[in-house]
Amino acid sequence: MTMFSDTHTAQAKAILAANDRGGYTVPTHGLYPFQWNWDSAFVAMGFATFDIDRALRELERLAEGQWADGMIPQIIFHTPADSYFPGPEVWGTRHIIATSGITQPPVFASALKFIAERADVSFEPRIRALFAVADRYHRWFASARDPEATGLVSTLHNWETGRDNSPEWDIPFARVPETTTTVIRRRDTGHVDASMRPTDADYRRYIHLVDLYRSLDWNPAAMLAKTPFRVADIGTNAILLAAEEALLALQPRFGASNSEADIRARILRLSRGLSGLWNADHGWYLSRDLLASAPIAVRTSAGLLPLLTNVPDRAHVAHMSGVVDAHLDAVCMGIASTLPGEPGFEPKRYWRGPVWAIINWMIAEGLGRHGHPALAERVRKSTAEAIERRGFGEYFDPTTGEALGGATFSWTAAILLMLRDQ
Ligand code: 9WN
Repeated sequence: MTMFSDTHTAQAKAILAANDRGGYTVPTHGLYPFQWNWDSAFVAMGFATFDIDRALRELERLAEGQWADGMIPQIIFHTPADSYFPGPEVWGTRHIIATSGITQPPVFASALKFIAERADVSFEPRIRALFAVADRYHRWFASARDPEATGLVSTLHNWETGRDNSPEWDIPFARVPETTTTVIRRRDTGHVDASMRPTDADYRRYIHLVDLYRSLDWNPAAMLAKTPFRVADIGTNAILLAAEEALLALQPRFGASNSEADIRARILRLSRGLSGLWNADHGWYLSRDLLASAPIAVRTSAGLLPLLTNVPDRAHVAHMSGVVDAHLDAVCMGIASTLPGEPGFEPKRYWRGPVWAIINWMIAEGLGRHGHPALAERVRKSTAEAIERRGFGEYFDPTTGEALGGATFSWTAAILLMLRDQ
């Protein structure tokens, strides 16, 4: 893409414009030709820095994919494209617009709050409608993914975590057979070097799970009962609780009057669950393997996301901020998705080490919220400078700062706009 602009924010806006497919934004041309759930939530926040109408439109187009039971899927296949696998025919879902059959971390309500804080009264009716969408989505998480009210929502596919090949999933994922009834035709390695992507064995397991859930007609109770992969993802649980807190903040102005008590009850339950994911031995919040009833002993950047919520106490925050401080001295761009030295760390392979701008932005928000503004600023500065120097890559090598994966990436552009807007 040729860019005539001389400012980075203008470049970021140009990327969002180029990836716009009519009210929704693809993550990047070619590699990801549809609408992705959490990508669009970040993109909506990026738009909110200069165009509230377009920001709301992004969430409205995402809401078109919401299922009758409240789930907002990982992918909305608005328009056919053959540059991505697995496409709609592999998912075999029944929604009126083709979608995948799983979800992703629910950033939606947090994005709605970000937009609402910048919107004038003329946008109120649209925000009210999106509040109702978010509320139904959160109720789906409670009923479909935590039917026993444990306080932790289950994640049933690596793609639902958004951190597909994180070393956190190595042990639970090894239980998934590599057999598939679908012919696998990977398209991603035609766009990005295979050494930076999940492996072929990973793909066989990803598709094994899709085949299984499709055979269960995407019924949440059957999926929970039959799955060989069930984790309490630290990222999803933290992001969901932060989104519930955002919903509660929006409720007096935009929510139905009877929604408050339910939101408060969900917050209490999720807070209890999330605080149980603190692991004193590792001094970190860890995901949990629910089928083995065991913590997953890998420290990742997602373990810092509880900072987005009220859950961490002062001692935990002090410990985590100390690790972040030392980490920032050791790498040229923080925070690595898997901390260097942890089992499975690979600086260039997707979620096994690379830095992701969206995660950095959330961590900075959390550090600011918990009384560490200077550290938050260091994270923000290293992120913005890396994007401006290295480009709008999908992710970055923490040891060299190199931009990797897909280029002209929407959520990286959105984050730069948010960082430069502060
Ligand atoms: C599967 C779109 C998505 C992100 C995920 C990232 C990657 C997809 C894939 O791309 O996942 O959802 O095919 O690799 O891991 O976080 O939402 O950018």
